[in-house]
Amino acid sequence: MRFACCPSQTDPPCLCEGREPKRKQSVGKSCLLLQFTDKRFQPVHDLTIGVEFGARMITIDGKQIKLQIWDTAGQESFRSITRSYYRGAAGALLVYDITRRDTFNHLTTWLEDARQHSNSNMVIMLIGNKSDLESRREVKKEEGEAFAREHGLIFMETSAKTASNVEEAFINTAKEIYEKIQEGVFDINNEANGIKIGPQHAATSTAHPGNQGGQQAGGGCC
Ligand SMILES: Nc1nc2c(ncn2[C@@H]2O[C@H](COP(=O)(O)OP(=O)(O)O)[C@@H](O)[C@H]2O)c(=O)[nH]1
Ligand SMILES: [Mg+2]
Repeated sequence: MRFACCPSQTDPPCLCEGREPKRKQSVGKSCLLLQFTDKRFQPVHDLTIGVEFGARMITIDGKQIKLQIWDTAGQESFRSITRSYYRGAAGALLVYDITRRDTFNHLTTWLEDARQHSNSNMVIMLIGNKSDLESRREVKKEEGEAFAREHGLIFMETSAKTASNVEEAFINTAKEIYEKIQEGVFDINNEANGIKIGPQHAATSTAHPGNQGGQQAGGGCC
């Protein structure tokens, strides 16, 4: 299964105090990915240039599933690159920072962009990140829940720092995709949907042509 981690920020690197190029704090996409793939928090990351990549195996319903995750850059100048990754993704994590209302205010733009440039079945999870910074919270949890309800998204608050809900965010998104596969919503023969059935599974499906979708995903790489 392929995921895209999309930002909810449009901050260009800004020149502060005249000299040092400094960027405004980002929402934590790269930290979330590192916490999920490596189970660690690295406070200082280089600015993501274009798109970076991470992968991890998970088990759903007794089936081994490989998640491939594309970590996209938030800067406007990279937006055309970001867009090209939506199309091949089965799921997307749309991330804002609960301590910065501006990142919440940009959600609609990013959501429109993601929907417009992805396949219509893409599962989108809304993430309010940095939940450990309760004292600096600018966006209430109820606001995130309401936005998600209004737009048909799944929602969670996470902390890439403490690892709170990070596993759940990625795995619940994968489960939702898996359920859609089982319901026959995704065309699993079209890799452009971000799903690829592994060889072991493909062999099983030949032996049991009556099986549908995700039931055949065992042992394979999605
Ligand atoms: N307190 C806290 N800081 C975080 C969290 N996630 C990321 N950060 C910090 O936010 C900044 C931006 O993180 P980064 O992952 O590079 O953001 P990206 O630009 O969205 O990929 C870094 O200074 C991180 O240390 C979090 O859950 N809690
Ligand atoms: Mg980044």
